[in-house]
Amino acid sequence: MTSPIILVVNGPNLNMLGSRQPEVYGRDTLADIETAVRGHAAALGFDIEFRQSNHEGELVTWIQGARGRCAGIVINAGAYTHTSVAILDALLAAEVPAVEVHLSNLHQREEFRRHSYIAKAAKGMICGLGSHGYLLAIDALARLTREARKP
Ligand code: DHK
Repeated sequence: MTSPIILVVNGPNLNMLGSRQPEVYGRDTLADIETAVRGHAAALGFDIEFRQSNHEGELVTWIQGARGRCAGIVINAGAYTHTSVAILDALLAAEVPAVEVHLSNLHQREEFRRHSYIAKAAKGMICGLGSHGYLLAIDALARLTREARKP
């Protein structure tokens, strides 16, 4: 039997993790995060599709593609979090439970980072816990999907 799929979507500049402002985003690379996420998800019985793009439309297309196919979405939309109605609409259209993740604590940063368009479509948001936030998001989706499957 095939395992349910969790789509992990990463937005702009997250390909630079490891070298990008490590005091803000930590020292893990995106490849480190992918490895940790895959291992954690496998232990919980999920397959992972792990994606990153610097292009808004590509993120929208991946989210649309999750509809009817993926059990959950973990999304760190990077700066598009604070600007993108298109990503919000894609998440609403996908009708797949989504958890929003941010490595940094948005509430300790510039005022413009406090508002998230994604939040309206997300079951919850994890921010400020670094790369561990991705694993917590997988835990949350495992629980949410288990609850949804209860008779
Ligand atoms: C990542 C980014 O690239 C920023 O634009 C967001 C988020 C915060 C993060 O903390 O993971 O404002």
